[in-house]
Amino acid sequence: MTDLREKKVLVFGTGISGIAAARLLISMGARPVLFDGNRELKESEILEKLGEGGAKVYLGEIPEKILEELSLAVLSPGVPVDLPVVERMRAMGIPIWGEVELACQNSRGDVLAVTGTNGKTTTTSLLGAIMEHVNPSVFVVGNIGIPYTETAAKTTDSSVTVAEISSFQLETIDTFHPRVSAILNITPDHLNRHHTMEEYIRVKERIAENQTAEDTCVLNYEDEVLRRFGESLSCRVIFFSSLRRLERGISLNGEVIEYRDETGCVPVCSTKELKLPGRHNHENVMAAAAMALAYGVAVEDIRYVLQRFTAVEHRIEFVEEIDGVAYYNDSKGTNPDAAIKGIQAMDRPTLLIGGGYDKNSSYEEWIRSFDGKVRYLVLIGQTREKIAKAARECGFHDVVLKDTFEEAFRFCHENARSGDAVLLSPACASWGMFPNYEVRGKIFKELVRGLKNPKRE
Ligand code: UMA
Repeated sequence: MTDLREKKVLVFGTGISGIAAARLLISMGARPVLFDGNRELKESEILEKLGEGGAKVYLGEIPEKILEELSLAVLSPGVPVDLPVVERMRAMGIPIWGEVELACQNSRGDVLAVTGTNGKTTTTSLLGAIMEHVNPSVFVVGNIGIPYTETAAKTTDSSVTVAEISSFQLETIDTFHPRVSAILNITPDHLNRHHTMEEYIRVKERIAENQTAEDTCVLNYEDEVLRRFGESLSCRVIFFSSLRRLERGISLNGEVIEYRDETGCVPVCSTKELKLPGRHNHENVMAAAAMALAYGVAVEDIRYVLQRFTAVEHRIEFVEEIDGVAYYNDSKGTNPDAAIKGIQAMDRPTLLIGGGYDKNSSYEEWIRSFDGKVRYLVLIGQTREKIAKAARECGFHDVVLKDTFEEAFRFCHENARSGDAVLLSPACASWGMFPNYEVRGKIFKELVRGLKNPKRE
């Protein structure tokens, strides 16, 4: 545990991560100062969220005098590490941590951590479910939506924390040391934050930087960058592959997921028994199973959970079939690669809702993956013109631009025919139109359910 008693600590950002960090700091006897760049926020609402203990709140700007008094700064994941004020603090010698570093330095027990561009949430949830099946003290935290700092103080020496860790969160780690880590895949995402693909890869690979020979890192053999990375690691590496049978690692032998190492071959389960559809989900299953095996969980316990686990909310989530039209919520398809998985999972003509916040992505590969399935691409948000242009350049012309989410939904409802699917899989973040992808997905589901129970005018 770090001794921060009576120390002044800046908590940068007052979203769920910042509030949980401030609460943990208060419980440790520190004196947090809350800062948020958004001057439109209300101090009273922030203090209400914070609850007991209270703290000084600064909005818009932070006085230089306060910076001089700080012992530590804790950044929320959404705060870029190269902001001028962060550079200033760094130059002043103030340690810059994030949610993960503050939490791991103040929690007990083991950590199993998952990162990657796509599949993190499903893999983390699945691994969490496996661990909950065998251990009474499990916390599933991180980018999945529960700040790690919220549960840190509840952990014991026998607890297991299963953490979904984003690249934003890895930028500010120092001693974070998972017993088992996984990098599922790395494809372009968040390039506006990390600037280059090289930097994004470097940040993702930091998940294993404190791992030693006793630890394990699970990696995707089919990702060339990760395959090379695995060869450079000093901890134990378990590769997974959904495309070939591996001599060592976890992979598919026909329909059977099997784990092979120097001692022999263990069948884990058949893909036929899984409730999660698609090859990308087989990869998530393999990664979670490999992590659990590396942590010593019996294969029977892993199999028991795998056979029962169903899809995660907002990830190619089937909502309803109404008048022969199947509605799917893939709001978590927040980048082109994730959205490719969304459209690939459809087996009917599809009306696809896309567009949103611009993360500097390119959309051509997504559009090329439509494979004749998309009847209309209905676009909204900041990226709609950019995506429409990319679609034209790829020879896809059934594009409709709408001003609001509701109008896009209405267009799909009015134009869908029995046997079609309506898929929300935007390839973009929700920011700018919604606070997060969860709200976007929930509103989509409300609109779908509203079709069954139309409101009277
Ligand atoms: N803020 C500033 N200055 C900035 C940026 C943000 O003051 O330059 C302030 C905002 O005004 C706002 C607050 O910071 O008041 C928001 O902080 P935040 O963006 O870190 O959001 P939180 O609500 O605290 O949620 C964060 C993660 N958000 C992001 O990474 C953007 C959540 O991941 C995470 O679940 C939560 O902490 C708990 O760990 C969400 C996410 O979108 C799901 N993640 C990205 C993704 O999955 O693609 C990485």
